[in-house]
Amino acid sequence: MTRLKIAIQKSGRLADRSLSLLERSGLSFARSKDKLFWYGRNLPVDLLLVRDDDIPRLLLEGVCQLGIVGENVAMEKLLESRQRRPGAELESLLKLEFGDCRLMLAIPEDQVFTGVNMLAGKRLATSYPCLTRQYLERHGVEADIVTLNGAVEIAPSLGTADAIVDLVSTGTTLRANHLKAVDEVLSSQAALYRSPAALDDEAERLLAKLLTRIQGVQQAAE
Ligand code: PRT
Ligand code: ZN
Repeated sequence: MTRLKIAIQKSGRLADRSLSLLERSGLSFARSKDKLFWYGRNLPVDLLLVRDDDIPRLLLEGVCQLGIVGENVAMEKLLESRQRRPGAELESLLKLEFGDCRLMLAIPEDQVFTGVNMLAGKRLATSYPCLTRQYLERHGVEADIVTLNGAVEIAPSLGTADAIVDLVSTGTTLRANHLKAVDEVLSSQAALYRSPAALDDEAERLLAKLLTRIQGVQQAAE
């Protein structure tokens, strides 16, 4: 019997909204608090609870057929995987209207932003090296990218970077670190993605049914 697997974030900013969207779409799961795998009880659709960073790879490798993740993470991991497998694709089925944020270029608040080319030859700290590189290339600017997995916003005051590219929602974190956002690299929200792996007819029908239900829940919420 065909089953689909959906990957969602286990805990974090997207976890609750992702699960509640699926439950409101009529899915129910045999929950187990510390297990990564929740078995679908009323439909042959199971959940995999993982770190958000792992979701794009699970989709690209066909381990899961569907996944809910921020567009920022999906785009970054897709660009990264294209370095090994050119042509890799992830299909975005639906934007989910939560998890909104913007990936922004930020510089020390006492500096004047004169354009992206002021970054030429400078050092940029970010957790999104591929999106940052693409952004710099789009502007024809060459700069050093320093990849940090956390505490990106303190890099300028430590002297390890001249500017950063980081996620911003309220802007509080930037202000607390005497930085200001000056240009948008990517505007992001959570989205439902599907794996590029081919499905049989039964799985396609199940996926279509699920998508219709999710869209129904979204429209009802508008
Ligand atoms: O453990 P796991 O790897 O699964 O989680 P995580 O810690 O990597 O991610 P998590 O839960 O923090 O975020 C998941 C997703 O939420 C992100 O990939 C974004 O798509 C989305 N999102 C929305 C945000 C924010 N808003 C956000 N503000 N992700 C992170 N932030 C951080 C930002 O990095 C910065 O440190 O919040 C700080 C800025 O917030 P403000 O309000 O001060 O501007
Ligand atoms: Zn993460």
